[in-house]
Amino acid sequence: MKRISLTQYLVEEQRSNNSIPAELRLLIEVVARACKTISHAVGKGALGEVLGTADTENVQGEVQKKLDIISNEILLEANEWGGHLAAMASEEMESIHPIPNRYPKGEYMLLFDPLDGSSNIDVNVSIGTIFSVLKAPEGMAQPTEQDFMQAGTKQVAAGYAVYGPQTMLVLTFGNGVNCFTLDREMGSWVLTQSNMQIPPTTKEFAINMSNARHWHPPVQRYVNELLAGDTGPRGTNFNMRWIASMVADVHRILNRGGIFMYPADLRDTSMPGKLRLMYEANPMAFIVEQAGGAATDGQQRIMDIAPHKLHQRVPVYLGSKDEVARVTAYHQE
Ligand code: P6P
Repeated sequence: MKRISLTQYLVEEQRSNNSIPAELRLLIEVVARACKTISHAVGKGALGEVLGTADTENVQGEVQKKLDIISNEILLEANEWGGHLAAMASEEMESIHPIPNRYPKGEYMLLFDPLDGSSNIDVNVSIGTIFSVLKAPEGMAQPTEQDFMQAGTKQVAAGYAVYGPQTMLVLTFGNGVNCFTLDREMGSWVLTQSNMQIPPTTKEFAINMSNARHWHPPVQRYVNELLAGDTGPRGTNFNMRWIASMVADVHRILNRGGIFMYPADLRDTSMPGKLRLMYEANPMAFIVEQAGGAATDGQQRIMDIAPHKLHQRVPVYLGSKDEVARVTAYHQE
């Protein structure tokens, strides 16, 4: 079967519906190449002296892994000279990263979590890179954090790479979701799944059950009904998966349905959940919606949220749309 490369896909998409201007195509190809480099570093593990912690903390107060920093550097260095970006923002950096004055600036802004799932790095469980693309505001001179404060509906592209048994790249530009597998021998991304669709119903849920005693009542009710299975109001049994790498959990849901939940809980009302809006929830929400799924914070569509801080957190319920609708409805009762 003749498969096409990422480059051919991008060129044909641009030709057919003009949805990928040349600079956006360049941006995606640069990010895809950076993800190949990250995959290579991740794949070396102990042999590459890249495991373990870096003895530093990020803005989230989380101990950084060596690979967190290496992946962040790979994405910064790959993207700063091309002339397609005005600025970048990363989970691993407190403030935004303007393109250095020695390079030309472009009309896009790139946000990313360079390596999500850090707790899994040292134990060889799948991890990933998540990214989101916004347009720089018209006439923006020196970019500020405020320029990034755009709702998820303003994203022009989003994607993730998952470093698992295969290395895969999932992309959306707002007209469907496509998946590319890294051909390691050729070093190229090859289109392997087109127009991915999430089934509206599911028998599988993903949540960290160890937090159950801290959940608000709507989450307690929803999950208890799933656990009651065919003896309870749902009248059927459910299965649970929790990889503790959002990218891996979302990839499973894209392929076979499911609902992923990271609720806010009673432990710290100042911290609405664990996941970050700008470079985790928004890109994943864009991808999931483009695949026929849904993504809310329990009250509203994640992509409608008006951001106010670069690293703000948000509760996340995403995946099969009938289940997301149900758990969201419980929040509104
Ligand atoms: P917990 C990884 O650290 C992450 O940000 C997501 O990728 C993942 O879904 C979640 O946190 C796991 O959180 O509380 O189960 O360790």
